[in-house]
Amino acid sequence: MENIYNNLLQSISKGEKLLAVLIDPDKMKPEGLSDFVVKIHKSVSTHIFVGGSTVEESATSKLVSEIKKHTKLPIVLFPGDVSQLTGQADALLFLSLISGRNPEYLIGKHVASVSKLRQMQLEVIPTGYMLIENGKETAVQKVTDTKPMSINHIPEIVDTAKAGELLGMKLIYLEAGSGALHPISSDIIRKVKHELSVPLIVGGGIRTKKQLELTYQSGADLVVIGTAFEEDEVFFEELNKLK
Ligand code: 1GP
Repeated sequence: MENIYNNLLQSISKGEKLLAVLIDPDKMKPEGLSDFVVKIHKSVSTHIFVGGSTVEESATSKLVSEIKKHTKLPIVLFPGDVSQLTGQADALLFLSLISGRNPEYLIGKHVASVSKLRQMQLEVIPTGYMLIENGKETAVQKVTDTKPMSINHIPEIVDTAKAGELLGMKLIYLEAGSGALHPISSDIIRKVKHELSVPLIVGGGIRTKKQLELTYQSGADLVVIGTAFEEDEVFFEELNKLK
């Protein structure tokens, strides 16, 4: 079986920058999927993440098996809930919302997912997930009933990321929230990256090639983009491999 995390470490050690396209099962229409995947293939995208804040039961499993028919790119679950777990995917970001203080999203959902995970051959990647304020309320904030971290308290953001690493989390994910008005700032990315030995994922509100490049330059190892591709598939062309 392929080891998604080790492959990720190898790519990063070679200086490659990784890009995940986030597909929300709630928003992706099955009839548009194959064209969408063709665009992903032409672009520099390296991973497909699947997940959403509010997804109908079994929609994720159906969507992942459909995506698999069209691609060999690694499919990684980025679930908003236990109901989104499916053994069809290659790996799972086992997200603990360490920016918040809601026990359900720190450990509760994880305990509830174990009976399902036992039956799946899913690579589980413990991930410290951190919601950072971006100027508007996001779905993650509403669903998890947690406050995002203030952009004015960067030392607290850095210490939280480091605490996640010290707890054994293999990835840290800085999240501005889907459709965020402001992506995570360079300053925050740079300072968090400086403290970490594990890879850093950054997502939320990235809509242009320039913003993407800045996010990489600031220290992100893997960037996640969802909304910009959903709203304007032409954005894929800007990120074509041949450009
Ligand atoms: C959200 O980080 C992801 O969980 C992606 O955000 O939809 O704004 O690209 P966007």
